[in-house]
Amino acid sequence: MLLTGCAHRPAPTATYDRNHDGRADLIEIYNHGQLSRVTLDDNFDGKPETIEIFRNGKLAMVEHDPDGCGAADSVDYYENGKLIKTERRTPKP
Ligand SMILES: [Ca+2]
Repeated sequence: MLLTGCAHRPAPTATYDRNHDGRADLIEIYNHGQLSRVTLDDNFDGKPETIEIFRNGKLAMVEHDPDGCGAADSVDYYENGKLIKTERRTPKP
């Protein structure tokens, strides 16, 4: 996955390699100059388990996908920076 842009236009993503294994494990995605999404690979297995979704620069949702299969098991909803509800999602058959 190529996440860097060319030198003339700033890349809308920022990647971090927190455990220095050569793979990005924290990826920030920007939309119109505002942070719109952060994917976190906290166990450094190459698959993100947590996806934070921002609206207007504020945290709006956090998707938890502990097995990294691409479908969230649960979603936390935030309003004004506070957790307002958690929704469990059943895995697709
Ligand atoms: Ca890494």
